Amino acid sequence: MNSQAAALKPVAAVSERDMANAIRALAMDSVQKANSGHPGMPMGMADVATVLFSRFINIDPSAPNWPDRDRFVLSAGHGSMLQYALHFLLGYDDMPIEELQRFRQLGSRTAGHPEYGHALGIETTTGPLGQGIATAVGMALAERMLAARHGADLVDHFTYVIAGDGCLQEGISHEAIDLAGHLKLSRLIVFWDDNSISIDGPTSLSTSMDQAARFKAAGWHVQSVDGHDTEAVGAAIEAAQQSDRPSLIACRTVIGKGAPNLGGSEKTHGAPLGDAEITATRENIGWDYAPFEVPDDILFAWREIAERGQAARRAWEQRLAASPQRRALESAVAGNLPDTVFDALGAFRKEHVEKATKVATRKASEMALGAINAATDLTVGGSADLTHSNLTITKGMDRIAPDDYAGRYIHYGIREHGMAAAMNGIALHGGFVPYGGTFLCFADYARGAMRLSALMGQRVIYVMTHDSIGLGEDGPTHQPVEHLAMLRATPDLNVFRPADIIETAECWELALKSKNRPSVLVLSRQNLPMLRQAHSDEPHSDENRSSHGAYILREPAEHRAVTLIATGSEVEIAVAAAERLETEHGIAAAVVSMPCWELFEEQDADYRKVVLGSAPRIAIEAAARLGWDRWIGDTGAFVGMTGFGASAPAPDLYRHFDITPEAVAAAALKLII
Ligand SMILES: Cc1ncc(C[n+]2csc(CCOP(=O)(O)OP(=O)(O)O)c2C)c(N)n1
Ligand SMILES: [Mg+2]
Repeated sequence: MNSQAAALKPVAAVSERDMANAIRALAMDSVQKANSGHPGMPMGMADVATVLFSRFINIDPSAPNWPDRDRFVLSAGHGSMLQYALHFLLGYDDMPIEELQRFRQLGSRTAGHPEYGHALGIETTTGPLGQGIATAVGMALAERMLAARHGADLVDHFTYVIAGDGCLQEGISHEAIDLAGHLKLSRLIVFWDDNSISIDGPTSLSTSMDQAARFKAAGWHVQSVDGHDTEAVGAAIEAAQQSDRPSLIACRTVIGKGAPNLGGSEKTHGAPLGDAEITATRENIGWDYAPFEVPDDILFAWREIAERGQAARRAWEQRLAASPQRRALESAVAGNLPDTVFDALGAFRKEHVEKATKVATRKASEMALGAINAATDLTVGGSADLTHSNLTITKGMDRIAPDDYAGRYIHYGIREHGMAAAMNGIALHGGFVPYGGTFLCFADYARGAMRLSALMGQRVIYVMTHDSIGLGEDGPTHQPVEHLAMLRATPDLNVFRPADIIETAECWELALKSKNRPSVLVLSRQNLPMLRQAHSDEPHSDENRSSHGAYILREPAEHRAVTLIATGSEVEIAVAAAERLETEHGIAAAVVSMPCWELFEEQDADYRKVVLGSAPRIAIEAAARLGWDRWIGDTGAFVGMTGFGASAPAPDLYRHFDITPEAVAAAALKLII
């Protein structure tokens, strides 16, 4: 806690109204100083937040990552000043008043929207509306799963969410509340800032939804209260805590509450109130203090909350110390996978190099997962209703079901976006390594949450199968073309497109080891031959060659005349083209397999130079060209897709779109001669 706390003494009884007014004042002053931000929501929800924190929440600012803390998610992330005001008032070390004075400035902890990792106690990044509530579903699920493994004595906390009209209008909220209701995530409590206002004006401009009925239909416990009646809010939280279902508390509020002229208007949503209205608000709410000044007695009342949390944390630590579950829980929360996982993957590679196993990379992934999941129970799998296409379940994985959270396989339903957000929540909560599957094409549907996996640096593993026209008959609606470019354009995301069973196992290893970065495994539906060092005397090596991002799979005996670079299913085509060039035309062609652009970019320049070579280059990928010019340069060529695919058997499609060894060889001849 910051130093001011120790000096504080209670002066007089402080009401929750006073405590809430501190939030209002800090929010309007910070937004005014920044000349940017959203005062309306923090002012409207100040009373609800005060009741939640002063009476219920268990967090300890001096140990912000204590595993059994309650989670607080500000889904309506534009109201970030609510979170920052709370953190200052509670006494987080890294949130002195100066941070509030630097709201929205470069390098401050008080970014425009709450950013995970910028300040202690921010449980997840929010701002894209609806992400918070959907991420919270993953957190609440992880809590139940961890409790099932380690016992209620050690894992017993709530996930509280503040969501606005916007969060509930976004489609992702539908996926999230349906899943939470089905799974009976009783530790999830959502406060809806029911102020009937969004940016354009009254919500009646665009919705007639009966939200209470919607949540009830999804299996939630639903209450409706006056969000400025602190007793009603308190009673509702108590009832919600008792429910065996997730809870919605619809809090009727006035946006910008306290501002005498602008309160209730969309004008308070996203702009400073202005000096005159701020002065009038101070008078109206009886806040007789200078900007950024909070009187000691009110600050003391807030700091007492932190002390309650500290006591709860200490009691938990004592229970942990005495528990036989201690080591298991600590190691799960640390997220360290045992060496046996990687030993198993090493043995797997050796076996399948020797057997030259030819399978689709989605199948190879299933086989690798069999080894991984047998060696650790930290991994929790799932799919958006494509389990037997994505091949994400392995032997002995019990499913997660309502009231039964001991399993490790989640049927996310046909909810790609909800699945991705839930996986973010599971990863952020800690205790598990989530992976989940869908078709690569539906990365579009999951994209909002995938972007946040990357922005937050979470170890979330996306298993995306049916990765090209190679899926065949389902046709262009299901055949990704532009998706690889989109994913590769996303910062801090590793996109793996392995060429065979060996690379698939290597890419799984890299994804599991990548603790601070999400991964996408892009996998084929069609069978692919084992390609690793087929021309070498010593086919197996312990080295994970995919860890370099790209490597020379085939180096000709003579000086290279051309370098063929490919990923995934097209590496086989590149190898066939190289052989054809050599035997039919006497042209020496190297083949580079490039399963992960991002890791290749991280290699030193010398290594990259050796791999890419100085001969003309041809890239082969059954996808859009965008991005490939980086690797092929001005003198190179590209063999791939130039538009959408079509519905037909895969071999016909490869011929139709001219992605064949012949086409590659012809492109090489054109380049060289
Ligand atoms: C996915 C997404 N779309 C649009 C926005 C831009 N936006 C920010 S706040 C907001 C309106 C939110 O309304 P509400 O949740 O009712 O917030 P209130 O005005 O009540 O504070 C919009 C459209 C966003 N942040 N995220
Ligand atoms: Mg609103």
